Amino acid sequence: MPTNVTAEYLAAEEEYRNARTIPEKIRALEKMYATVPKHKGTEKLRLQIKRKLSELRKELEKQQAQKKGGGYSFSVRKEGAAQIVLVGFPNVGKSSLLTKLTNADVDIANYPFTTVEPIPGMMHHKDVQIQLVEVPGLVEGAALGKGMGTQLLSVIRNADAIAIVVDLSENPLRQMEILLKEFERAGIKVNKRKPKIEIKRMPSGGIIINGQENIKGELSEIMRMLREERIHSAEITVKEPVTLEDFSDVLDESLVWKRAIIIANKGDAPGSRENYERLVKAYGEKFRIIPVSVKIGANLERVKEALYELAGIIRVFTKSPGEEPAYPPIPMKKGSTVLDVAKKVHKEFAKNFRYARVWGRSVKFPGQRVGADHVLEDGDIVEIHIR
Ligand SMILES: Nc1nc2c(ncn2[C@@H]2O[C@H](COP(=O)(O)OP(=O)(O)O)[C@@H](O)[C@H]2O)c(=O)[nH]1
Ligand SMILES: [Mg+2]
Repeated sequence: MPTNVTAEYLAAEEEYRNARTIPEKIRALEKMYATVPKHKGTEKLRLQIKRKLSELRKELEKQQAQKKGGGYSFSVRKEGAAQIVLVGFPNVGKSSLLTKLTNADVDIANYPFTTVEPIPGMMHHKDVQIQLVEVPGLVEGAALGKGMGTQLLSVIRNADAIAIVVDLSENPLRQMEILLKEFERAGIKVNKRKPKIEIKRMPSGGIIINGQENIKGELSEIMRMLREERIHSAEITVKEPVTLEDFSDVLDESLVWKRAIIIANKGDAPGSRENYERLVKAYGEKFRIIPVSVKIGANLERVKEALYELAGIIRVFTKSPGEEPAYPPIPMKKGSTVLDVAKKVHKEFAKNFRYARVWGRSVKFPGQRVGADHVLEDGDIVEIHIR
């Protein structure tokens, strides 16, 4: 144990020793993590705390799944090109927004907890269907099992992206702090990039690490982490400078990385302007923030556009030689290649692929001939040629 820890840390550690339930243990460990001095000498300690937190998170999830009606969960079947969850405190206007943006049939009432389970709706924008899912009643302690918290958070974990809805008639910073804390507790990393470490498990041959010079920390620690995860043979490629903590995060299967925006609602309410400015000051760098008033219908088009961009979808038009592009376009994930499109169109197209001609933003001239690996952009037209 490092000798230079603070009194606060020692108090948190005492709390941890006395904790009985998983939520108590998690709260105490979070305090330990927050109060431990951040320097090289405490790195291993911090890693230990995080690992323990991750274990407890998994245990809690298991416990909750067993408790509630024999593993009852709120999974929402994905439909459309992407699934985005609308998340926020009760009464911030999620249902109102869902009604305005989609075909969903929703209850709206001026008291909290109207909505009790996730409600999906389809948003149509630029020829693409995007599924929006209202996730109700996220409150402080949700990730520790309050309400149906862990089940609701698992809906968020499974979504493609997150739209956080805050109420500008109330303190938005408090809302953000609590929501972000619950995300962190649930292992959801928001607007952070997953460290570029590739781990390819092998049946034998031991541990091979490419790009070792990128690791800032002791190799023995890495080997210990791998042993703990029972990875004995793997080819590991470290593609950018990483810390031991980054490494531990990538190994931690309870973590997910999600992109998020903030929709700041009730822009018509008194005090909303000041609250919006506070929100931008605190979170404007990390999040795209769209102010809106569902009530007076202000900025709804911008919200649609922002949700569309958040979904990370591109539209690809396909065509046959000598014909016009087919309508509607195929929605694809950003970064998709010509081969990905070929697979979507027909198995045979992918199997017998020769080359493609592409018109649009991803090529230098119209009708350019490209290979299977060519990465497409929004609005591109693709003509696939097969053997
Ligand atoms: N002033 C104001 N009230 C709103 C706005 N949007 C929704 N509300 C009201 O806020 C309350 C809660 O809305 P609801 O959509 O049920 O919130 P949810 O609990 O987040 O789903 C209702 O009384 C709505 O009429 C808005 O833009 N401005
Ligand atoms: Mg609602």
